[in-house]
Amino acid sequence: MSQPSAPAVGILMGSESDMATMRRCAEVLDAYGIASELAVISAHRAPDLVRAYAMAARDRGLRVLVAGAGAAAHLPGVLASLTTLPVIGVPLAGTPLSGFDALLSIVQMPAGIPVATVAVGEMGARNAGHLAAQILGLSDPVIAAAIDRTRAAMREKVQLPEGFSRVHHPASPGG
Ligand code: AIR
Repeated sequence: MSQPSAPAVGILMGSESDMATMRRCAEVLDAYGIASELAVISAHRAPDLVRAYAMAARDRGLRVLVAGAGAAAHLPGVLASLTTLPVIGVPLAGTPLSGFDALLSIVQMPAGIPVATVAVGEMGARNAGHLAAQILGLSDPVIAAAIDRTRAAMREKVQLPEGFSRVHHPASPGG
């Protein structure tokens, strides 16, 4: 039996309540054949665990970290301060401010410690998976080819109306 491959992407989140959204990131990575691991490690409730995870990440073989958090969402920024692996931040929306709080907390990093911030909620979680794959694809032609196939499949679903080439486009209004 072949060994399962070691995770290349760590998907972290601030609470178990974030899991349903952040799983969408893991699903995208699975579809590219990229191994990932999911863990709940709150920057506020367990900062010691966040530190330990970030400091060990590179030696454990992780290449990219994805961190989702809601409210005062410090997890992506704290991780980014503790590792030079690329960190992708996902603002999550389960608060009275609908994720605007998390978006500003994650996106407004001071110069020198970047977090690549994606959209709020599930759309962002999925894009974090695509972006992590693109980062890994820089040095892995198998992943790069899988991304090309995924893009081609997306394009297939976009249809121009039948007879599009016969549609008249006036050069100027009234022309
Ligand atoms: N959170 C947890 N620790 C620090 C932060 N920012 C976030 C979680 C979750 C929100 O607080 O990421 O989105 C609410 O968490 P809970 O556990 O109360 O459901």
